[in-house]
Amino acid sequence: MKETFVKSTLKYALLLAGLTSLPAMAHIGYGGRDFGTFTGAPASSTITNQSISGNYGWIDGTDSDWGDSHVVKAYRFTLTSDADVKISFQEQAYVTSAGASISAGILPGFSIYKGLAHLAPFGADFDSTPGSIAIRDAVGGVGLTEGSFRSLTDWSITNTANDPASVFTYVGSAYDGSPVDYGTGVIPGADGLADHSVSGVFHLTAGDYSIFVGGSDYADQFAASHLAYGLAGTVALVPEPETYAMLLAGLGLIGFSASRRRKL
Ligand SMILES: [Ca+2]
Ligand SMILES: [Ca+2]
Repeated sequence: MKETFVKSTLKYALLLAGLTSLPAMAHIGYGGRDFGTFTGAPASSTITNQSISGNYGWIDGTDSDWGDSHVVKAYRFTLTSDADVKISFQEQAYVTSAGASISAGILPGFSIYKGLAHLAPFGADFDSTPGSIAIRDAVGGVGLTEGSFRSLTDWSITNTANDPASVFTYVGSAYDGSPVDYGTGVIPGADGLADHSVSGVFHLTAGDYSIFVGGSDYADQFAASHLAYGLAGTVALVPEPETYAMLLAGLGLIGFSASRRRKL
């Protein structure tokens, strides 16, 4: 509670001080993070060499003051028909082209939503536009949120032009490691094994999807400074259970007719 109060106080001091010079890094974009368009299984797309500041962005969006969308990374993909989709993220250590060392060690968590952020030529969405703040105030209470990002439910955000909001409709989520309870009950979706890797399979209808990924160490948000963490991710279309069932049924029919032929 005390930490939360200190953090809120700091946040508003920084907000007041920085209102006229908000950093562009808070804008939501998919540059280099589009898994592409999938037309059917099997298919797979992997994106490597992304980095995230801090190890807490995803889990911070599970609490009552929501989360800051610039400590999560946005990815996208498109399905042309319904599919079972496996989404995986894992740590990655690498050195950038500028020579900066990006650590392994993230405990990844992600949420998937139907919907996309504003794309060019529209202005990019970010937490501190008047429209985004109005959306939060209408739903979450005036001035009580850290940002627009929400890990476990639908959320909306918009740009400086206040274009009709980008709506992210929650589908599901998963995070690495043991179940986390920072005082408000167990956060659902833990994979039970802290191996710096997490995945989930989701049955999705055709459409455009956004994935938001970040760290799942709730305490890391209170650290004095935040490391950069490397990340790799994969979206793969997997055969649906019905496909396996039809395949097995088909094999069964072949077996049945073969045995009938033998008897005749
Ligand atoms: Ca929060
Ligand atoms: Ca894991």
